[in-house]
Amino acid sequence: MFDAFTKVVAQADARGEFLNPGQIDALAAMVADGSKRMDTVNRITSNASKIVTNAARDLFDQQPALIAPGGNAYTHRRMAACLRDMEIVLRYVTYAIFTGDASVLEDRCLNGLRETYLALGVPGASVAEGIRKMKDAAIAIANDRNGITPGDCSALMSEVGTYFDRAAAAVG
Ligand code: PEB
Repeated sequence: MFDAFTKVVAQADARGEFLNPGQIDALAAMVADGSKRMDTVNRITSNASKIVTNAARDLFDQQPALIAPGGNAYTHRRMAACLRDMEIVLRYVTYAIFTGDASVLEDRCLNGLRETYLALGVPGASVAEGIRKMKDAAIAIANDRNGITPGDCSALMSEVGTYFDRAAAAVG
């Protein structure tokens, strides 16, 4: 598991080189905007259950076969597993945002997930759609300008989007 700093160090060390000015500038910019990053993690974390349940509700509205008899989220046991899976993905996305690096998400959550879903008969495309719904909700909450001094969060919001995109692409 890397964070944005150790990732750069590992890359430099692999080449036997000092950190270059571009790498230092990029990390300095990340530090300068650190409060935005922490606020983003905090907002998504404190709204996690709302993000998960709303995304799941929308998914089942759009794909009612999932909750009909024979559907993959039919029965409380499978519904619970589905909500849990969405919460797990969202949790790892918050870790990736916090560390500024996708490796924790890739290594501990997404690695092998497609194969797991194939083996279980869980429709990966539907999981990916649920993840995209969580992405939209999480970014709306993280990027809400009400009651704060609005700054430029565009780079951070697109970074947040990439973590959800990776998760959706890993299973969809
Ligand atoms: C991944 N999900 C399920 C299982 C595992 C995961 C390992 C099998 C074991 C179990 O049921 O607990 N676990 C999960 C994960 C990590 C992990 C992400 C990462 C670290 O350790 N069904 C649907 C929807 C979708 C869904 C499309 C969006 O119809 C999910 C939610 N996952 C789903 C369901 C099951 C499951 C298991 C329904 C149960 C499948 C079954 O037992 O038939």
